Amino acid sequence: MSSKTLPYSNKDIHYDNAKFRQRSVFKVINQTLLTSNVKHHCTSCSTGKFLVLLMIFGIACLLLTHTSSPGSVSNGLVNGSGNGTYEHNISGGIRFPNLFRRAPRLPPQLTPDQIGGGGKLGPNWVDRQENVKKAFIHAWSGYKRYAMGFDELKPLSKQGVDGLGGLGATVVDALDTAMIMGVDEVVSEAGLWIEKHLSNRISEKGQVNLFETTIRVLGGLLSAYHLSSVNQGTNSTHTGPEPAVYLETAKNLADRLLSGFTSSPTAIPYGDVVLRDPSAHPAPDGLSSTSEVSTLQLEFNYLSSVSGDPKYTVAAMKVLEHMKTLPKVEGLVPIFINPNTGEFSGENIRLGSRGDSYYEYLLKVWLQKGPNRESNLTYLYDMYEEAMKGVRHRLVRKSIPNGLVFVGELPYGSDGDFSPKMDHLVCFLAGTLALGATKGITKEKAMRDNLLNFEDLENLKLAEDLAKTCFEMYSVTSTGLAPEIAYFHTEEFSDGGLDGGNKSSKYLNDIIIKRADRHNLLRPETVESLFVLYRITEDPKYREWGWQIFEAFEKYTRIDTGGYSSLDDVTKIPPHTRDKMETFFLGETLKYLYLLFGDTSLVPLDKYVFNTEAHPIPIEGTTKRV
Ligand code: DMJ
Repeated sequence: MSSKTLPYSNKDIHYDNAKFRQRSVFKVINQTLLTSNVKHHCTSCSTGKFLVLLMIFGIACLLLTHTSSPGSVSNGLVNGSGNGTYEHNISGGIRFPNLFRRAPRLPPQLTPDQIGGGGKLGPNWVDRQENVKKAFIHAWSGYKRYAMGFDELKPLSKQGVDGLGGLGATVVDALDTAMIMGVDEVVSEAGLWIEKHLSNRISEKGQVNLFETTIRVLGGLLSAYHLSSVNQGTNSTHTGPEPAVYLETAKNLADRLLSGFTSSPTAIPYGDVVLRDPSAHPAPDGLSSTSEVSTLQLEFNYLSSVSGDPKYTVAAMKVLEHMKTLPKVEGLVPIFINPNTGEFSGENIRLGSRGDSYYEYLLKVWLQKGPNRESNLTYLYDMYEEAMKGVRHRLVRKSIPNGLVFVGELPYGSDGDFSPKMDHLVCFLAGTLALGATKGITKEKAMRDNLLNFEDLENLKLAEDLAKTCFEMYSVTSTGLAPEIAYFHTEEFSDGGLDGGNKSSKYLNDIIIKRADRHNLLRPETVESLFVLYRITEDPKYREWGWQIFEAFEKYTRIDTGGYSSLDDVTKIPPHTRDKMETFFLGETLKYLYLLFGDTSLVPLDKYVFNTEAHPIPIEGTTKRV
């Protein structure tokens, strides 16, 4: 990536604390004279004039001896020194204004991680992180007691259900979360179940969805393989089976999933695979979701890299190479694709269901290849960048009356009407945009090294605005939990629907919730983005927002006998529960919350990309190869 010159001026660098910017020295002198007692009592007498002149002389001397100070806050931001420079001002820079004026109120001189240390000044993030671990153990214990080996737990009816083909999806989805949290007992229980049962299941089971099985099961196995091999990025001691068990199981699974690619006459795979045959066929309507066929590559690439067999990456990358050639609307694509023709189907464009992770993987597959990536992959980043420009141009609007930034839809294509509908799923985009802007390093470092170009800064701004909107989708409801879908009030759209029910929310009139969309499935996208944004901006507000969301999950979705449950209606208290704990609650939601509250060196974003199910995969050339 070439680093381009920063086109923004200092004032364009968005920080909430504008009031802390340093004032000009001459303004300070002026204000000092105008506001000091000298003015009130002495300016009309000659002694007074003499004193004023003396003071100006004194100040000029002070200035001459301090002009080399580097310490302006705005300079600090451009140089990337941010808080450090600001601390310098407080402790040892230009001090004279303090002789005359009360110092401006300043935030505590602590880094976000120090604030998290549990001192008097901030919440105890270590304790909060521990609470997330306890929640994970509670979720697992319900699953283990009532549903071990099933795909999912029904926590109210206290039984298991196979909604994902019967590969014990919760076991595999939860395993690397347990490794990262250091819950060794779960690592061991899940690992031993996989060793004993999963290969047989893979050989015997029938139809599975290629995408869901890849992101949850294959992705989970590959992360477990990596994390248990390097014992890096985890708090876990080595428990469970040898890493090779995970790799062999992953190969067995992927070999069968490959029939999704080989059965199709085009580069676009069929969506349904029958594992035991193995064979594959298109979904009943003949179409595949765009996101589903383009969200397989991180997993298949990594498997080729660790197995030494290129067949996985070759098949998966053909999809993206083919998609590069298809017509788009400013980089935006319809949500269906026909595997028999290889063409997009229909005109519906959205970043919610069926569209979302197409955009996520354009960026992440490019990132996965690491700093030494071959230039023939640049097309992925180009497609990503064009699409994000398209999002900003075509899909971003503000709500009324309070201006929440949201990403809507074009259900009838580029010439049709805009719909102010946003799935909760779209909230992944805030994290992806931030990751794409800095490529995983902190904003401070990226600024210091002059790595952010105009597009990056625009994307970062949109990321922060969108994360706020996603957080407000939680805060606006009576339960503090987001609905599955929200509509936004605009000049053109004020359609009937419910408000969220939290009468103290400023955004009650901005966000409209339709009756059919009031449920919450314990989804991760908002906390995922809060985690990425916290890592990149280091702004502690993202942790606070995450904590509020976690508390709401605890209050309304925790089932005493074990597990957590989806809800039917987030606008009512008490909310009716749905009797289902999705695998991604353990695989993603709790993992991202744990990482959000923890040490920033755990699974660093410049060394790992998370697959769309939150399974970390190492970036090539940055971690020890296994
Ligand atoms: C997960 O399976 C993945 O995050 C996917 O990309 C979208 N849907 C769910 C979580 O909401």
